[in-house]
Amino acid sequence: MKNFKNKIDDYKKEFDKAVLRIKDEKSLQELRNLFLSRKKGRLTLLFKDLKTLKPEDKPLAGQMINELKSYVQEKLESLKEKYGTPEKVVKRPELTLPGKKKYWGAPHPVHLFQEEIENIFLSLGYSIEEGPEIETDYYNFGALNFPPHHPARDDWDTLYLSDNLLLRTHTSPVQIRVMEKRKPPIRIIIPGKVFRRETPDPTHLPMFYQLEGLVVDKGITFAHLKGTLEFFLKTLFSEKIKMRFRPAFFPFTEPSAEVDIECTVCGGKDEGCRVCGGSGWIEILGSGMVDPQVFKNVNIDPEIYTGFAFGLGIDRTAMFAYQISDLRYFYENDLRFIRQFFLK
Ligand code: 2NL
Repeated sequence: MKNFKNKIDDYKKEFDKAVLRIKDEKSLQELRNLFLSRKKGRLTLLFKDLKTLKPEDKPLAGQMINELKSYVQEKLESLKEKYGTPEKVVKRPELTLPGKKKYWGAPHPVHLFQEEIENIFLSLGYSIEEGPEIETDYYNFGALNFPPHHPARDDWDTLYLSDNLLLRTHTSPVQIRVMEKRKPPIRIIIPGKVFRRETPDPTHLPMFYQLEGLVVDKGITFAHLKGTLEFFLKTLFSEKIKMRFRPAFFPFTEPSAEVDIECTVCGGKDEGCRVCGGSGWIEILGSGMVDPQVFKNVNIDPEIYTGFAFGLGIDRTAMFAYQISDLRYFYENDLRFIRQFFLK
């Protein structure tokens, strides 16, 4: 047993000396083989010697060999970081892992709703027009027959950029621009952003989306207007929807009418209905026959041509269609809200 302990001590000293001579990967590997080689390494031989000892000496001797083994292994392992080549890490794909979900965006609900409206009018032969969001006073008001002191020209509604320039308050200036350039027949819709000086609340925002339509031809009557808007609303909402035309006033149409649909939420039965306020009706459209003065402003002869026009708020109407209680949800860009409308 004493011999055995000496042998282990000698090996440890030998090992410590050899460690000092290591200078590269090769000498490190040689020392590793000398001590840890499975067949003839020093430690393997020591374990073999163990069998020759007396049974009562074996536990202590075994412990000493194991201590030496750990010592050698730890030392060689730490030297490997310095001299050894890094082990190659073989990366194999883990095929049973669930795939990484790609994060898709989604079309905005107001845009989806705009496309629904557009498709109805495209099916009737209308084309889609666009125009500038910054307008002159003339295109936004003057050409549309606004009297000089009409309240809609008031600072409260309009965001002016200068005396003459403003953010359009409706998309009608685009219709003026089209009529200036093109001879009837005209059948167009104009979707787009419009701006008003408003404090945000559940039903108002300083920016919203409007869609206006214009038809100009020989022999266009109020019956065409009525039939078109009836077809439009029944296609958009439902064949069964009830609607009503109410007299109204706009500077650019005469006669004018506002169009309501029956409240989709309470059907007119709930006095405290949040959507219709208990009246049972929701105002959806403004409309009318184009005022002859507007035609004169764009050099279209009102003795030959007549036409109708209409306008609606896209986001406001989407609120009713999707039963959303606050316009501002549309513009908070919360994907949890937006993704609900795009389930494809
Ligand atoms: C609304 C609905 C409306 C028009 C827009 C229009 C355009 C031209 C000539 C005549 Cl160029 N009319 N557009 C007509 C009626 C209603 O908008 O509620 N506006 C305040």
